[in-house]
Amino acid sequence: MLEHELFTRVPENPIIKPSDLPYPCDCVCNPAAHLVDGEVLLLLRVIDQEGGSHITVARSQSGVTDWRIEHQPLLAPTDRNLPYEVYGCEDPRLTWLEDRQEYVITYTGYSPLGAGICIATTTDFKTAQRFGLVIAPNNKDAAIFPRQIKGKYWMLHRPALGDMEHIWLAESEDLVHWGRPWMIIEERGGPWWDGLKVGGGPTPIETRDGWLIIFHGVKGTAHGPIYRVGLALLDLDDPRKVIRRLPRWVFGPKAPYEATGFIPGVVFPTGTVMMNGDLYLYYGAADTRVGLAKTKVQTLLTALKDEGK
Ligand code: BMA
Repeated sequence: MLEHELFTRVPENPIIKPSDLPYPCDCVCNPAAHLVDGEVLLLLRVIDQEGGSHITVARSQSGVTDWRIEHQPLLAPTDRNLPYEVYGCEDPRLTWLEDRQEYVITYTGYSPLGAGICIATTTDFKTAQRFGLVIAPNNKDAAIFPRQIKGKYWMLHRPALGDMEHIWLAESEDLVHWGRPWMIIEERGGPWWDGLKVGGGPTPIETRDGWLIIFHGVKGTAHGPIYRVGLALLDLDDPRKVIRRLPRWVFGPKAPYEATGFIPGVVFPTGTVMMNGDLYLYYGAADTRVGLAKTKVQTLLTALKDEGK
């Protein structure tokens, strides 16, 4: 008998909720994650009481409790010279690039012109250097691979072409100019759990077997969309080659804090860290709070090997 969910929620869930912020907000969700100076650092997407989003830093020794949340955002749509972010900075992903000795933040810049992909870099999480919009709307869910492959940086991204929303790759030499798009994970249509759309999740994880991709898939229902988590594996030397994709989902909205909220029925995976041999997956729950679920990388790789296509 197969265990359907491959992740275990921590009993402390939701680990961060709007009332934990040191200032008023409506929602806190979809965090990027990284180990920084021996602690878990999250970049939280915070939705303010006007409706716009910004990105705020949170830190915790355990990665579960005692979050220290900054009083000022790291990235916010305050600067009027940033026309592509006037509605907000959303859904960050975070990658450390050893060759550049800096963290790269990909996030969605949202404006009257649509949602596009923005990049910023930081070393201290106190200030960030914005590169601005690097891929035009409509495109979101960008995450940069943690090292160069074939002498290039690689990024997952998710253009919205009419009602086609597949996961693509792009390559770059300088993190600014991105090209050579290549589709890797398509929305499957039909009744499937990932039929309506798919989008990249956390930064790809390098494993012996390949790049482990944790992504979200969406099924449309009469009651609205259901956002769940899926898995794929890409070739280490050529991420354009999809080695395996799991036909089924592995984590979905079930707990009350995932089933009710701003957008009910959403788990939206955006950050992972390795802690004590476990893979910690940070996710947005109902677009309202932050959840944490744990697994082993080997559990995910075994599922891909046994059931992947
Ligand atoms: C996506 C993004 C996310 C959000 C998700 C579920 O399209 O807008 O920010 O968490 O939908 O509502």
